[in-house]
Amino acid sequence: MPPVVDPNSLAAFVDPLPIPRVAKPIATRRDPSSAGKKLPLYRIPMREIESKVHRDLRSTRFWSYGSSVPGPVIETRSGEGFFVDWPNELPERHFLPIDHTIMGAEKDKPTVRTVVHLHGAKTPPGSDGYPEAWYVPGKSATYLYPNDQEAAMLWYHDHAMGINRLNVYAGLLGLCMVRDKLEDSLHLPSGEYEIPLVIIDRLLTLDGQLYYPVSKRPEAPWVPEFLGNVILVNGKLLPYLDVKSTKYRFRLLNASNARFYRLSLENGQTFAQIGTDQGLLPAPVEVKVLTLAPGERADVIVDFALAEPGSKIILHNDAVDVMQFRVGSGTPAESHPLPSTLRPVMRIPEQSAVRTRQLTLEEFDNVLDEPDTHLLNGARWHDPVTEKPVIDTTEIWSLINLTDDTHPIHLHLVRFQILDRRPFDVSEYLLKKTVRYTGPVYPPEPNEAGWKDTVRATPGAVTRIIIPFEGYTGRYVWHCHLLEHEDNEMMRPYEVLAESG
Ligand SMILES: [Cu+2]
Repeated sequence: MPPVVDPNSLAAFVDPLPIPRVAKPIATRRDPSSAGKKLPLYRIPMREIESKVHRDLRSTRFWSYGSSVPGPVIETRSGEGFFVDWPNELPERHFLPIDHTIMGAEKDKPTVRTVVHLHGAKTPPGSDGYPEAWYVPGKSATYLYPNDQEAAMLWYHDHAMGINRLNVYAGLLGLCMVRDKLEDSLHLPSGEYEIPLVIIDRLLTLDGQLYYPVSKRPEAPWVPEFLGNVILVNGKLLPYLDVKSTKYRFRLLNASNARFYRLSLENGQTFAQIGTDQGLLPAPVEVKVLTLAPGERADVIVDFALAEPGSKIILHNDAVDVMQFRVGSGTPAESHPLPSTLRPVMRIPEQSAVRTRQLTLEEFDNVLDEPDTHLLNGARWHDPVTEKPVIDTTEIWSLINLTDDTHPIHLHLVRFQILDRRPFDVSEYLLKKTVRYTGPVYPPEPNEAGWKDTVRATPGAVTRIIIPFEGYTGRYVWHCHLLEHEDNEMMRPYEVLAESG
């Protein structure tokens, strides 16, 4: 590994936190499902850009949507569909180490391939960004997002087969805010008081360029996971944000390849978490340490009226500084009290499930005992599709984690609820293929007890989720959101059928 930037050697909190701009539609297009209705059309090109992540570092090359990392925010309302044209205007050559031994990234494939997935969106299959639906520089795809879903913060990112980890690492990620009437009625902090915080980790060479590590085998450079020492918030290293002495709503996304965060405020204040991946929780949950796996989102309120005026509060990830809030002195701006109830979330009864699937998460090592690949239920990408739920039915998926890692499991198209987690005897399972529980059932944490689209399947436990399959029939995917795992076989197609057959 070349020498990399040590963030401790840089001046902290010298750059203001950038706020990603809001995308503007360029035209309208006929709504295919409603005669005479027109929907906004956005155009968000993928480009190579240069961006300064810190005052004292040279500009970094990124691949971005639009002209920043994260890309522009798509602001939209529930039920109001929209189109996005996603032109690939990237260079012809990739600047990160492609592993041609990985499925889907073979030598006969072009090195620069992209396809966009809107994570958390209920999208028809042709617009969902199927990993094999990639296209090359000079080409584009126009996707329709009917947006028939509740208020939530979604995010768009690359999903190209076999190089997704590299494309997202290069910077291909951005946010989409879905709003709705119920959310409006809560009078949550908005405008300048609502701030997205997109958190990613990277390694930077001393000249400020992205470095992605490689294995010891030059012909197979894939590494089992990526962890960087530099944490960027909205594309800046150790930024600061001037805040007033009032409530703020922060919309957090962990868009890192593999790093989990445990975020806390240095002054001991709690976060009032009001929402998770798929929108508002039933009620605010006080959280001292906020855990976010790759792909997960959190919607939190922080009341700086509770902090000392003039104080500077650092947001920590464990003991590492992430960013700083500078609380202005002076009269606090008026704000609405935080409602004690938010959006009712009806717990889905287990009895409503027509089927339970037992699905293993497994790691396979190579001859050198290094992790080689991870599989979902022992199957590879090209094996026949086995998960075929029927539209408008509910299933329980029991994720049997046989590995030592937590895997954030994400299903496209749907939202789900976490039923529980329960420890079991992994050795016995490996011998006899039977689950023998070794401890009590743990309900989801209070801040996970809403609608989710990404669930932390913890090691040595069976994590059960209950999933109503709604919206569209057709081919989708489910996968681990550790991007190194996803790229190397920890992703499977699934198919929503029109009727059981
Ligand atoms: Cu994984």
